[in-house]
Amino acid sequence: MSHLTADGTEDIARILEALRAQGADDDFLFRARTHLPRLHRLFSELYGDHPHGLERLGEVCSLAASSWATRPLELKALDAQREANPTWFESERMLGGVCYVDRYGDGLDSIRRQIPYFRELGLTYLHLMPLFESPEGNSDGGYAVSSYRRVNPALGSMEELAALAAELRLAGISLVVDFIFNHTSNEHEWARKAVAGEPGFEDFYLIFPDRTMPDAYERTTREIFPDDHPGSFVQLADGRWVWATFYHFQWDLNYANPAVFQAMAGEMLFLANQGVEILRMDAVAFIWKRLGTACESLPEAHLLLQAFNAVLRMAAPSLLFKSEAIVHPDEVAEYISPDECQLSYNPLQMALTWEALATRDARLLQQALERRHALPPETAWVNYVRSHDDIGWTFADEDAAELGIDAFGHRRFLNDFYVGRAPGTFARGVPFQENPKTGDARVAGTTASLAGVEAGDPAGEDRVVLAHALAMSTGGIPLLYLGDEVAQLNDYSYADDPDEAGDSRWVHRPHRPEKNYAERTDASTPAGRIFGRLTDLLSIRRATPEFGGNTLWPFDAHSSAVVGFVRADAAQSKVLVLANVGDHPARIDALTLSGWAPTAADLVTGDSVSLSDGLDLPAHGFRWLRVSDRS
Ligand code: OTU
Repeated sequence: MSHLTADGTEDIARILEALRAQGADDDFLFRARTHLPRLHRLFSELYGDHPHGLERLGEVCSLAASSWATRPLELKALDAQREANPTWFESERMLGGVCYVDRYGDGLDSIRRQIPYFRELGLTYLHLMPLFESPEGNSDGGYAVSSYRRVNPALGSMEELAALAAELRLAGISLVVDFIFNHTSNEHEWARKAVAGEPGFEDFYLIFPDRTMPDAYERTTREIFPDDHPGSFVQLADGRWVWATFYHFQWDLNYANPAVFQAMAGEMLFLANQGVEILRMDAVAFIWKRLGTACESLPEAHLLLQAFNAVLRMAAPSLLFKSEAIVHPDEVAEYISPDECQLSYNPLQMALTWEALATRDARLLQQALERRHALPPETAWVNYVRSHDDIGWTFADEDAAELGIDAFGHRRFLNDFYVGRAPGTFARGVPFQENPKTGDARVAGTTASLAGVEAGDPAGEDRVVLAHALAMSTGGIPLLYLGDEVAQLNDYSYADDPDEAGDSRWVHRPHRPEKNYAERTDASTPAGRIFGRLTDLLSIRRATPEFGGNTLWPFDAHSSAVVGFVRADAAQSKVLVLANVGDHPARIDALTLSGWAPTAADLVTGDSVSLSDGLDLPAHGFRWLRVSDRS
């Protein structure tokens, strides 16, 4: 038994020697030499004091080598292609879609049959919601995983998933699946073995004999799913307590144990070799715990992600991580780097788009674009209008205070507004996880229902289009919740299903809205109008190189209801985006626009526009204008 040393030279030499003896090829050894020093450093920070840290590091590397040895040739070809073009995902042609395999279809085969439609939309990325084996009944929509190597038999098999990944790839679409690595279901074999005290598994989870430690931890942790259980722990049948941040059947893994890292690295490499191109790293903020802290976004959470990243760089270099951190914007940003998660949801832009639509005031959104949008090179936002989860108001209190907004009261207003309690609201949402102790709540609802289409608000459709137009233009990968492009509404029938009734997020996870899809070319229906407008915008975006990448220059339109920014391509061609969240037309005066040459091209209408008399933006309207600097 030897410990990891801060200077890893000898350890690294020994591991490389073992990899050579194992028969690792030159490609692999080259990447191991590049990434092992980083992985060793991360391991010594995470597991320097652990008696088996070094041994585990060696085993993880050996696992990576055997994974590479069996990696299918077409995936190795993809690796080479991505390495030659590391910014491939920043292209203006990128478009994501997300759906449930058993709700958008009835299994993997039905998803395969949708490929022609995905191509018609222009998808280049498809996120299939959790599809692994999970408990019967409530499984948190599959976020309680019982095996990472078996597909839920109701949906298909792992062979079918790999075949689907290959077929999607041929269609130019990257398969994205969740890597739910903070917790497993209580039915996972590791969980059963841990409870039974089987050697090697006792420390896979955080199990305590009595309330002493749970009470101590809960002094500083938040309640995430208070409707399910208070605090962060649940009691086992034998009286012990296990850490369960989310549902009582989702047990948090103990990453302080390097055997857990090793086991999960194995699952990740397995999925990478099935042809998954992007892993959505679920609940990243929660993966490391330390007494006396909130146990969220601790420094070790980043070290763990970086260590997983280093393992992947060796054995499946084209694979990307997408961070799911729905937390304070400072913390969201900390997960994003080429060495950690290359992609991240952009929860701030999502929430502030809705905030702006409710308040008819774009200042918080504009401020966020100004100060919180920039990203390191070779990373990108994933911009979504809504997801399968609730909307949480994760803006920074301090940002709001600068604009004279009291964050607590504002969140309360937004919750009331979006669950239809505020006078004059256009939204039909429902509350999720209201916590009477803290006054916290989040909101569930489909885009169309939240935007006013369900309520029959005359501006509802314009708001749906406006929200998507922002997600398509600020920079990053826009992500469509499939069905929203045909204006699907809330589905309240979840309340009659005992497995779903306790989780209001089901209201916005309807089955594929067949009627809406049938109407999608009929402009006399909301589905037809929204589909027509959104697909037009999508094809314009694809043909607009200025929308690639992430760099954005704020543009002050001198109106509190108008968001303004400029995007540019490599040749410095520029597109000015102006969006009016207000209920009244907004006028941008000539002086404000006088920095641009007097004639601009409207990318949406195809018309040439004169800027010399100022511009009128209709209520809930926006413009994508190709402008040139005044010479
Ligand atoms: C994620 O979300 C998933 O997206 C959810 O669908 C799961 O229920 C959950 O993890 C457990 O696997 O609390 O309300 O960033 O906001 O990780 C959603 C913190 C959630 C959490 C987020 C979590």
